[in-house]
Amino acid sequence: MSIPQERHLVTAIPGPKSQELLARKQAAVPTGIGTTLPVFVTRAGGGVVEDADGNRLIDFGSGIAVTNVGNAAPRVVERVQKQVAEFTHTCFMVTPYESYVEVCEKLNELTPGDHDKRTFLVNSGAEAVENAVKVARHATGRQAVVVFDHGYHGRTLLTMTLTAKNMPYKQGFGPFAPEVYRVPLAYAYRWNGDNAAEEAFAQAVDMIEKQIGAQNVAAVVIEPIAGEGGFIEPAKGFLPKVAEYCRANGIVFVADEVQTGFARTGDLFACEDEGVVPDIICTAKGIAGGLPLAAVTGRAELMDKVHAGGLGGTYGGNPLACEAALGVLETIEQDDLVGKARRIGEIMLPRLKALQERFPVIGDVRGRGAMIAIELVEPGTKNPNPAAVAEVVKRCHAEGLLVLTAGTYGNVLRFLPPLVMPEHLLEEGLSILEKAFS
Ligand code: PLZ
Repeated sequence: MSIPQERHLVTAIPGPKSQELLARKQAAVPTGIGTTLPVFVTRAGGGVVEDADGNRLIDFGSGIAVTNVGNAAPRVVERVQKQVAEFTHTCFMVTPYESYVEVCEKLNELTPGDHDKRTFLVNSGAEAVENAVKVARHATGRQAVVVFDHGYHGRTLLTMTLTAKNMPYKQGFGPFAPEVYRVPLAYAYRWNGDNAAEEAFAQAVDMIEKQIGAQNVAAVVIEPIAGEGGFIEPAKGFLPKVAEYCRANGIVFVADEVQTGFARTGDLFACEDEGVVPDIICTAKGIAGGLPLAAVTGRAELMDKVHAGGLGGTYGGNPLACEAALGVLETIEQDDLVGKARRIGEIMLPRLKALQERFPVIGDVRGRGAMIAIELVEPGTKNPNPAAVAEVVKRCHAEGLLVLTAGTYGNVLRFLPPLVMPEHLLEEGLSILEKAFS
């Protein structure tokens, strides 16, 4: 690894060069584009991000669950460098190339279920989810789409509509797309009742049957762990029940694995944890190490219903992104990143649970593999405490630990280290976090 795997602070965070660049950003880029931590990056790799002032920060964010294999991962770099010198674009719909087909073959093989599958490639997570809905509507001849409380699916008109949270994603951007219905999610920590899985499922079914009519539902779209919503793992049993209900009612079960995919949760895909087999699975983020790529993988008989030319896009499955994806898949397999994600969880969860014992502001510790979060509350209650999150984040950033927030109530700290994070940096990051709480 060319970039030293150590935290190294030489200025305050952000340093003078980053501040200068931030001023330029503010003059050139609209305020709508936010910044979590205004250090301007010059290099990154392994578990470290280096900024324009020469600071090296520990990365607990992976660019929002994208660089699972690490930044500039060697197999990705090698393949992309070779490809960029050969050809950069033809448009797969005009004159195809092998790497696109190879990525699709791999996803057909690796995603849950051994049924006959088809995959096509697009540019972003939102685009993948939109296309899953297009396929489901076309294949079923139905229109309604059912989504869940705390769900996040993107920023386009349809996916923003599918997203639950108003601020900042929807405020002022209406009117929204029609035929989208939202039902409860089995959020165990906040569920008012003893059996979140059964009760939330019963409420969801009741809404579907009374308000929409199951026969009108094209697709149910769900994240197997709600990401932006606060790393909410639905109570065990909920996902299999929803999938089973869909099967029984001819509804296409769409798993949005954009954030949970590619070894992040300690399985290649989060649906595997409870043996759930989606009809369509949407992937993006971790698929290509940061090159823009996303995929829709589904049952052959659904996917092949769409007429020739009904799906596509200029850049979908760009050759550089496809080579990157092949490098990512090789890395996951050859370096056992599924095992590494599990190991990260085994290190993080006990230390965070010990921290919870000491600090009652930590209401819940949860997650799987390298997708871990803590939810902060006012001590002795479950009232969300976003102010405490802001304070902890500020201290972590000042100490050179890059952490992200999440949650419908803005009161969740989420941890998404690259799966190649060296253990000494993982431990050091946790120590910084502990100090921030102290
Ligand atoms: N589905 C489950 O997590 C993207 C959003 C960042 P795109 N999450 C990060 C932000 O604030 O814009 C995401 C996701 C899930 C879909 C998406 C959308 O993926 O690649 O950002 O379009």
